[in-house]
Amino acid sequence: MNGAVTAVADGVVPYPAEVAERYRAAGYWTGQTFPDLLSAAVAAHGGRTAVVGTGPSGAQRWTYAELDARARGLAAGLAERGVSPGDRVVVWMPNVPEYLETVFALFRLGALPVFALPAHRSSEIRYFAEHAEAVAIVTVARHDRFDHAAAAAEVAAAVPSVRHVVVAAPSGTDLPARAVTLASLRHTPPETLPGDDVDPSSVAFLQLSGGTTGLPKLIPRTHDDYHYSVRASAEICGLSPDTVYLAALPAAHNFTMSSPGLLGVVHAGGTSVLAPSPDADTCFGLIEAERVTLAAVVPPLAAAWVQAASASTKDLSSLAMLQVGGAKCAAELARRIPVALGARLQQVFGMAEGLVNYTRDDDPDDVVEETQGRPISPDDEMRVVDPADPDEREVPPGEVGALLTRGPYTIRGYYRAEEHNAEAFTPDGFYRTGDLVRITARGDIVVTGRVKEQINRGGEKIAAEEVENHLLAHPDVVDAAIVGVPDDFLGERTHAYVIPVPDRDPPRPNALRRFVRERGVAAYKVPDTVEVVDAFPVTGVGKTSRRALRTALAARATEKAEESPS
Ligand code: OOB
Repeated sequence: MNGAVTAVADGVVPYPAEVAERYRAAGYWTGQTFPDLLSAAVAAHGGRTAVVGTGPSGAQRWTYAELDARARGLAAGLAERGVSPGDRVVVWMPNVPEYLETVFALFRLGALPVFALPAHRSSEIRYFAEHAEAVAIVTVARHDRFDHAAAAAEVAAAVPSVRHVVVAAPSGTDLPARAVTLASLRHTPPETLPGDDVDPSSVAFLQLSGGTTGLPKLIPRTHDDYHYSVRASAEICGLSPDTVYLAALPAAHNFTMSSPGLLGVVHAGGTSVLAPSPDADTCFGLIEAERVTLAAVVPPLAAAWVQAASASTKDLSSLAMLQVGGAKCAAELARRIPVALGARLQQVFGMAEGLVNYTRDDDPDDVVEETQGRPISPDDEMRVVDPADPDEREVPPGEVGALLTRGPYTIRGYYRAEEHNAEAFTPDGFYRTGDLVRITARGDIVVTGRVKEQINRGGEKIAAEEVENHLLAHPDVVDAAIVGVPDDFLGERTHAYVIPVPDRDPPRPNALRRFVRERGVAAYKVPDTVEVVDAFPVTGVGKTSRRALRTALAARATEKAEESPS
């Protein structure tokens, strides 16, 4: 019938059959899978360097043939342990070469990576493992002064589906009970592996959303749709075997993974350099040493790099392009990037749910500086609608409205989230991005704000409700509201209003921040500032609408921040 959305048993909303047919006929969906992506790179560029980085066992430099041999060996070992095609595996790793080995091993096996961020902590990892019924967690031992292996083992003990904890660590590392090293799983691979003939229309992995309500949603991306976005991104960004890409942001983020990112580099046969940290010192050293040509960062990092460049003695001359995305890049920063870094800027406005926009290499400077680009695909449909109109009618061309999108690499629903999907998607399959945009006469998108209840803290997304729920778990808190406050460096930071239980000593702001941190959440979600108040300091808004309350509180917090800048 007409493309109405139907949920299938395993929690994935499929593309309607006739739409899928159209995307195949148009040549977007080619039937290539992620195992094919690596096989093609091995066939064409087997001896070229695929990945450079420093892992738990020291500095590594692997060719495509070596990366594939490792991935196959690990796939065989995981299969022997009972990890099967279709199984979900939480990949919780920083930027180490073993990350790519693990992801391709899972692809070779037909198992589905669930991409956690290294900053996530037990509460998020536990939720991903439970929600996806993961059978394993692959992680590292210690990173960023945090024991990932111990936390993964705790999650495994609490979530019955999780049977294995695999740790990329040198042999002999003291590991928690039940955990094994990744190296101990590497086997001689068999001739064929189950992923070799995986269905291209099936889900390849689960990516994470920034979340607007409660915990982040899981995003099911198919081989067909993601391969298209990777391939087309590599082409738009002019990738070639000579590309040396610096992964400065977490490898698991959609930007780093596919815009064109690590997978785009594999498609082109180039080299990926994994930065252990995004700071200018580390990254400038890698740019000089590896002759990096392309890097991707969020605006606060771009600003920090611009700042650091004037004092740096490092040779950055190989860097041809710096991609900036994840949050709005101010035009002023955009103008300074080429001057300070000697690289062309590319703005990237994307989302893990699908749609990705790029400014193009031949765009005039003002377009590159002032817009967030245009979509990958001629079949990316965009509707800019009046956010206050229940019928979601389009605003006149050029005016600001809420962006809805549908297309050959945008999901039709979150994983196992029927109720939320009814809100996040229109009945005819458009994703409500929650972003406010206008589209210029030339067709370029300018992001002007958002309607969704999410705070964008320098590219890191925070769902107000998720953090409020953590504060509400405190015995001395009766109510809490999290709002975003403008911040010169991050774009936005978080401010929590907290109402304490009456007639008791009110909790201290720092104690509340510590409380949230100790509940095992990513550090970027811990409120930057906490204000304990008797009642929400706004009149005329009841608690009937959290949205109205948060809007009023955000306005107030912003006003106060502007009066007394910190
Ligand atoms: C990327 O993906 P997510 O899923 O972490 O976040 C998506 C949201 C967008 O809906 C928008 O609110 C915001 O992040 N955003 C931007 C932006 N890029 C993303 N807002 C303003 N200007 C931009 N350039 O952030 C992501 C995924 C793929 C490529 C790049 C970024």
